[in-house]
Amino acid sequence: MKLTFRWFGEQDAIPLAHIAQIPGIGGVVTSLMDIPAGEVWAPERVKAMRDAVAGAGLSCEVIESVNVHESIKLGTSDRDRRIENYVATLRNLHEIGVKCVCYNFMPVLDWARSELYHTLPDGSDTMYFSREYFKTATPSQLAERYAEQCGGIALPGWEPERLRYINGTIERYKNISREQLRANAKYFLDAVIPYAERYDVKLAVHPDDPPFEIFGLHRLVNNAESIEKWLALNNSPYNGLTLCTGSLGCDASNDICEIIRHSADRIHFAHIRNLKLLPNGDFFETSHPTGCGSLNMPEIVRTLKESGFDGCIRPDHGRMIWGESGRPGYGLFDRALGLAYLNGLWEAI
Ligand code: DNO
Repeated sequence: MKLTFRWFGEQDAIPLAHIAQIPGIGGVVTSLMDIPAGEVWAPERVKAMRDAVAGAGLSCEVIESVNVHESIKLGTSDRDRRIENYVATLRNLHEIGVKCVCYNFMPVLDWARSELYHTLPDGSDTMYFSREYFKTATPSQLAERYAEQCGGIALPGWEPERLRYINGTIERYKNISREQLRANAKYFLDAVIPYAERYDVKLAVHPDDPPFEIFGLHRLVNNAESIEKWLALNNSPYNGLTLCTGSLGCDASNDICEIIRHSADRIHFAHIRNLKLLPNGDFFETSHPTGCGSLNMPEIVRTLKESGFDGCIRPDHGRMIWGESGRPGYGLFDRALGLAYLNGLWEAI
């Protein structure tokens, strides 16, 4: 097991040198966020990324994310070309020694929250999800809200490229059933997995966040049953899962430890974070320790460890504390505390 930390590349306000000082750090999780989904990550760009990370004495352990182009998810005529590009990117990542790629298959949007900076009683800021807000909000209202709140910081999953087409793309998904979306996922996996095997790059699909429908968009990876179906779409061990406790944990009926036990040999990467679920189904993100949220962190880490998990773990979203500002969920301080906490749990177990 390696403990890792997400770094957003040269545009990240957090320097690699600071990440390298976190006790227990085993490498970074990174990506080239400026390359639009569906384009090839050129060898020079990928090598420059590796060299920057190596310059701080770290390694690129996991790539998060190589995003899947909408034409693949929608199953349109352009998909084969986009799949070829995906394969070329996997090959280039293999060349720099990457062994795991995280991605998701969520239609149009990646994660979503109603508030990016919700102030908690202790004065820290965190992300909040209000069910009520999503009953009436439109995707463009949400995108505008993010743009206002974030002051130009690129959010993963809310890249300007994606936002330009948001309404039109959502419309196109209205004609697609959940089963059709799953069939499109199978087409993608069957095309890409043989190359993932050849290049020894494990694919780890990220669960849908939140794990229930928003804006009427289907979910394919949101509970034990759908995860089992996803893994059965292609039985290669290279078709695996990112266990994200924060995403799966927003649905109180998800038993995360049971999901770990059931899919243990297919979990290639883990995001471990905590959140507070409220009785009305709203939730907000908390610091990592068990007492701060609704998830039983030692049980989750114990189950992972006992199931033989040997991949990378990263702390996930934290709060903004000690006056830090920046990309919501991705400050240095609270995530570094999260990493130290996870390290302690692992050692103790
Ligand atoms: C949010 C992240 C997601 C995640 C993607 C993986 O902060 O957990 O953006 O990186 O869904 O493809």
